[in-house]
Formats: sequence, C-alpha cells, structure tokens
Amino acid sequence: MLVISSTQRKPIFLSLTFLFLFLCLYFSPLRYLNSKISTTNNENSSQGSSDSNDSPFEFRNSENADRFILDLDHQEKNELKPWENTTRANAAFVILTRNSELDDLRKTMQQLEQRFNHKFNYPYVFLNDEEFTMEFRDLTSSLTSAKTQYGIIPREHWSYPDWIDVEKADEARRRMGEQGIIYGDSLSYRHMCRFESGFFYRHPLMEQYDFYWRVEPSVEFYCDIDYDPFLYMQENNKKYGWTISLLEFESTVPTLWKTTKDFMKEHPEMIPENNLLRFVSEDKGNTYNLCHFWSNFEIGDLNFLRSKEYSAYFDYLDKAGGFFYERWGDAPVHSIAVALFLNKSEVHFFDDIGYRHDPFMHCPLDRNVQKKCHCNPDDNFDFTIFSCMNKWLIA
Ligand SMILES: Nc1nc2c(ncn2[C@@H]2O[C@H](COP(=O)(O)OP(=O)(O)O)[C@@H](O)[C@H]2O)c(=O)[nH]1
Ligand SMILES: *[C@@H]1O[C@H](CO)[C@@H](O)[C@H](O)[C@H]1NC(C)=O
Ligand SMILES: *[C@@H]1O[C@H](CO)[C@@H](O)[C@H](O)[C@H]1NC(C)=O
Ligand SMILES: *[C@@H]1O[C@H](CO)[C@@H](O)[C@H](O)[C@H]1NC(C)=O
Ligand SMILES: [Mg+2]
Repeated sequence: MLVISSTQRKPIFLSLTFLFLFLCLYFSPLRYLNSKISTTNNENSSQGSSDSNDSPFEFRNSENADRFILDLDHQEKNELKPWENTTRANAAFVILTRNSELDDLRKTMQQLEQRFNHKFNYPYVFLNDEEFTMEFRDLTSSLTSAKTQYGIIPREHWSYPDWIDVEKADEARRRMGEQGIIYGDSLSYRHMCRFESGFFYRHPLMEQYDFYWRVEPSVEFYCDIDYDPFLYMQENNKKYGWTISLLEFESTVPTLWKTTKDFMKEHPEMIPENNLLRFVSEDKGNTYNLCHFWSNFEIGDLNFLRSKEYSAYFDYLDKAGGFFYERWGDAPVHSIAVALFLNKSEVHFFDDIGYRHDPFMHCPLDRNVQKKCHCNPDDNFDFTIFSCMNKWLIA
C-alpha cells in the first residue's frame, strides 16, 4: 500500500484543493453559457430542462457554440474604441527645441504619451538649429513606441535673408531690449518666430505629412484624449485648431497690421468673403485688436500653410522685415492668416484638451470632461481679461 508521510500530506491536500477550486472557476462560466445557449436555441424542445446531455465539459451543440462566439466578436466590434480602429491621419507632432531643454521636454512627452499617444502612436519630428545629441535622441525616443525623427534646420531657414539691413536689425534689438520688451534683445528668438511662421512645414522631415500638432518643452496636457484630433480635423474639414487665445504685446508688432492691409490691397482675390477678420479686427479691418491663437499649441493642416495664399502672405511679411526690425511672433502671423483666408467653420477650438504653457492654462469646465483631467477649472484662462475667448464666441 502507498504510504504518504505526514509532511507530504499537506502539499497534496493543498494541491487538490486548488485543483478543485480551479475546476469550479474554470468551468462554471462554460456551464452558464452552455445552459444559456440551450435555452435560447432549444426553447421548445423537451430536452431543454433535461440534464441528460448537460455536461459541463463540452458544448451540447458545437454549432451553437460557434454562433455564440461569433456574436461575442460582433459585440466587441460595435464597441471598438477610437484607437482600436487602425485608421490614422497622415500626421505628426512637430517639436522645435534645443538640446538644453531635454528634461522639460521629457516631462511634456510623458504626459502627452500617457494622455493620448500611447493609444494612437503618432510619430514625432524634432527640429533644431543645431545637431541633436545622442543623449537627446536616446532619452526622447525611449519615452514612446512611436517613430521619432530628428532634423536639423537648413541655414537659410534660420538666418538673415539678404534684403535685411543687419545694422538696422541690431539697433532695433538694442532699443527693444532697453524698453524691457520680452525677448526684445534676442536674435535667436526672432529666427525662431520666422522659422515657425514660414519654414517648419517645408522641412524635409515634414514634407510627407498632411497634419501637425505643435508641442513645446514644459507644456502640460491635463486630460485624457480618447479620440483622434487629427482625424477629427480631417473628417470635419478643419484647417486650424487651437486651445488658448490671447492679446499680443503691441510693442512687438507695431507695423504688422499696416503690412497686412497693404497685402490685402494687393491681393483682394485671395481674401474670401465670409472670413474670420472680425476675430482680429473690430472696425472692419482698420485696426488690429491684438487677438491671436497661442501657437505653442496648434493642430493644423500643413497644406493650408503650404497654400498659395499663405505662402504669398508669409513672403510679403518676410520682405517687409518685421521679423527682425520689430519682433513679429509666429502666433499673430498664423492667426491673422487664419482670419484672412479661412472661415469660422474651418477653425476648431479644442475645448476638451486641457493644456498649460506658462503662465496660462486652458482647463475644460464641463464636469464630464473634468472626470478625465487633473487641472483646476478655477485656473481656466478663457474668461480672464487677457483672453480673446469673448471675441471668438461672437466672431
Ligand atoms: N533649436 C532651437 N529652438 C528654439 C530656440 N529658441 C526657441 N526655441 C524653441 O521654440 C519654441 C518657443 O520658444 P520659447 O522659448 O518656449 O518661447 P515662448 O514660448 O514664446 O516663451 C520652443 O519649443 C523652444 O524650444 C533656439 O534658439 N533653438
Ligand atoms: C415555441 O413555442 C411557442 C408557444 O408554444 C411558440 O409561439 C414559438 O414560436 C415556439 N418557438 C420555436 C422556436 O419553435
Ligand atoms: C475606422 O475609422 C475610419 C475613419 O474614421 C472609418 O471610415 C471606418 O469605418 C472605421 N472602421 C471601423 C471598423 O469602425
Ligand atoms: C467655409 O469654407 C469651406 C471651404 O472653402 C466651405 O466648404 C464651407 O461651406 C464654408 N463655410 C461657411 C460657413 O462659409
Ligand atoms: Mg514656450
């Protein structure tokens, strides 16, 4: 006879108990499914209530089982989450940045991935006026499973064009620096604004894409984005999307509006009738009200920026020299172009994207949206005095 010592008994007993529990758990749902199938499909059969065939270890009728599994598949299809649909827009994030901003950028990417992109996997294009370091490449590509590309900006996109009077530009920076205008004395900031106004969408790494989402180091994303904003833009004929609008410092754009009016006079055929000029001018185009969309966040159609109209406008501004003799920002330039060439239905306010670029945040006020956010709606910028939300709402 088999002798089981007392030290062996305990593990054997435990194993049997687990096996028993496992069998119960494993087969009870099958038993439930089985009986459900038999009741729905053998409704009127006398066997319906009989136990004779009701083995928990096999489906009574494998045809029924197949049908049930197909039904389950179908149910799951109906509940497809937006990111489970593999259709994507031809789009990328575009991040102009310096090697020195790596740590601020990693914080931003972590949030962007967690809130949106780990589900959608859109590629990143990083651009720099200098070569990106290996450290930068390693520590950004490791934050995402999406494709990452690193580009250097061609010299002619980040330097004085030949018609600029360099001494006049130097003098303007000195003067604006003395006046305490923000970035007033910075040349690199001016190259940055000119690049973002007229060149990023022409960079070889961007050429293959149709939509872009601009991101900067240090910005924050506060809410889950459970749908694809790029596809939203594409499917709703949107050309430009924004989340914060505000007033520009007048001292940075003293002649931008006059230059814009000259452009409009030269190209009336480019300005459609029902455009958005009333967002940037409250006296039928006579003066600029300084409103603009904050361009550190943008989701936009690259083909709008590449259009004949936008190109003509940028070239006109560039020739006038205000990127260097003043300090024209890419935000008012993009925004005025949007107002000139697009109508309101082609521009989208992303109210559901909680976002911060110091010192302002857009925090969704809707309680249902709030459930997936981590910002305080009391800090929302939209209805404060520097915001242009009031102008947008009536535009
Ligand atoms: N490569 C590079 N990026 C720059 C330079 N200056 C600004 N940027 C980037 O341009 C964007 C705007 O610059 P930022 O300093 O944030 O300006 P602000 O948002 O207007 O205060 C950010 O993504 C910066 O990383 C520069 O000289 N070189
Ligand atoms: C089951 O019986 C009921 C009433 O006797 C009848 O109305 C129904 O059509 C029958 N269902 C099937 C599947 O035969
Ligand atoms: C996936 O999304 C595309 C674009 O929105 C849509 O046309 C298509 O029907 C969707 N497919 C499924 C299976 O839902
Ligand atoms: C806006 O412009 C688009 C494209 O040009 C056009 O299809 C649409 O009808 C316009 N909408 C309004 C409200 O004018
Ligand atoms: Mg910034």
